[in-house]
Amino acid sequence: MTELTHPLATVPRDELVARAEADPHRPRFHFVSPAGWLNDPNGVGQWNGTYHLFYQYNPEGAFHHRILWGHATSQDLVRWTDQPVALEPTPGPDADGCWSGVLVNDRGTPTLVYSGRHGERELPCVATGSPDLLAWTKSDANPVIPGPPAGVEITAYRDHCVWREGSRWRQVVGSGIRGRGGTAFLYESEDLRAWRYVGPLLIGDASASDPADSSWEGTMWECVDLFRAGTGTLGDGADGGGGQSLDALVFSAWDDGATRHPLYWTGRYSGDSFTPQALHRLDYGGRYFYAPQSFADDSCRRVMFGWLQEGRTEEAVVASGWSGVMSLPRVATLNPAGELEFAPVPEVESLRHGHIRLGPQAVSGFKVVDGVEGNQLDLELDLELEPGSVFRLGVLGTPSGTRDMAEETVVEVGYHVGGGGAEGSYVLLDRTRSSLDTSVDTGELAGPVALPGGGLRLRVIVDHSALEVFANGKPLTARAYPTLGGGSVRISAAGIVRLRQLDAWRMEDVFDGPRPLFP
Ligand code: DQQ
Repeated sequence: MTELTHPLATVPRDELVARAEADPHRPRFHFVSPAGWLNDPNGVGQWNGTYHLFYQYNPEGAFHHRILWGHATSQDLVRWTDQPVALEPTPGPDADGCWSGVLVNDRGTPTLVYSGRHGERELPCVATGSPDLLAWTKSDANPVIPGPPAGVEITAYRDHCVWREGSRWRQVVGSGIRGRGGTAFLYESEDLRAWRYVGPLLIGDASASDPADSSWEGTMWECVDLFRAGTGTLGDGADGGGGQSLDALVFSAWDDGATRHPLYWTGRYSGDSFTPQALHRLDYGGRYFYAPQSFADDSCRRVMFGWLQEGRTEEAVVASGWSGVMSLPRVATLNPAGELEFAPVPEVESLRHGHIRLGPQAVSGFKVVDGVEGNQLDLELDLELEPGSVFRLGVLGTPSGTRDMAEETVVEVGYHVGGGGAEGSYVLLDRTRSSLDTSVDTGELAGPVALPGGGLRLRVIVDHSALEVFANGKPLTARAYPTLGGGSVRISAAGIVRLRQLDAWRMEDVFDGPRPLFP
């Protein structure tokens, strides 16, 4: 029987919205749920020009339980209108939750393919939508796949990527084979209801690296997302050998309940398999950009959303009345080295106001960036670093602006030539002084960044506790929870760093005020 009151449902439902709205850590220009819990982006897409964002939602409180599909629409990917809940559990295969899935266009009929949860099991389900995508009817054929492939001992089985290829549908379901590694099982169908199992698209190797590594593949792949990166379309038979038409297989590495980090294979999808070329980290923030899902919009951009998990204790999260942030939508492109690069969609710039410009100038010592202060900022920097130098940008700093400010979150970029691994150039987020609250996560996050000729384009987006950093297109997403209302910004350097230009803007809110839990 479905449990209606969860032990963590300690905040009365009619207080959740007020609590969430009163929280200084709540972002104001990222999408968040009205209150309660939000996790993965689902069914992201554009339909008759309108953007749709569905998401894993628990309006009962800020904890993961009996998940529904929340829904919001937008004309510009930035300002969102809440829509009625799209899916909620009903007796049957999704009685305990409507877990992650996708939106496809079935000859004009909007159709969701998602994981229905019943007990401890998730199985593929389908629902069709009204022409405006606001009312959804579950298929009588659910679950449309009765179980994982027979004869394979799996670690878990859920989440979908579905695409049209010629006259048939294909989908991959995320999974893992016990003792081996994560996988994506490939299926095909004529009608989205009857599916034939083809085989594993690719099987990972959980023993290929140490489980502590930031690129460990995990024992199960959640939220698999397969797409053509670069020119052409998936399955068109184009040669994936060059840098022009690689395919990307994105997944979130999971292990026995632990959500680890998003990774992607580049390689070539052809026939019934994916031939991998290289494994990459998708976002250096690890679990702070989890379960990403992408789509090609009407202008053929590959637009991706991810879930920013919380870095506070469960107790603090539940008491705050809300949990989880959707990333700003980011465009993925393939660089000449055959790796994905990301940038927030340009539509985000429509929220900017109060422009301040600085530079050109040399950076030395500590300099507070006058006139740039606040918790809703978009910062763009164009820098040149000499070999051996380090540049630092502090945000969310204690407003006093003194050198020993008690709280500050620091984005650091170091330029080292000739080295690889730990000696190479890097971007790092130093959160050791980000909060006086000792219960929040202040761990270091970092990854390699190419700095050709010492050139660095740095974009840093601050929205209260949500931070999105892009260093020459490499993303690092994270959370920080300053207690002193921090909003000052300062730059510093060790070695020779030239600031060609710094542009800073304050960012507008995207919601007018409190929103109903059930729109
Ligand atoms: N979250 C969903 C699952 C998915 C996981 C459940 C990833 O479908 O595997 O809310 O965060």
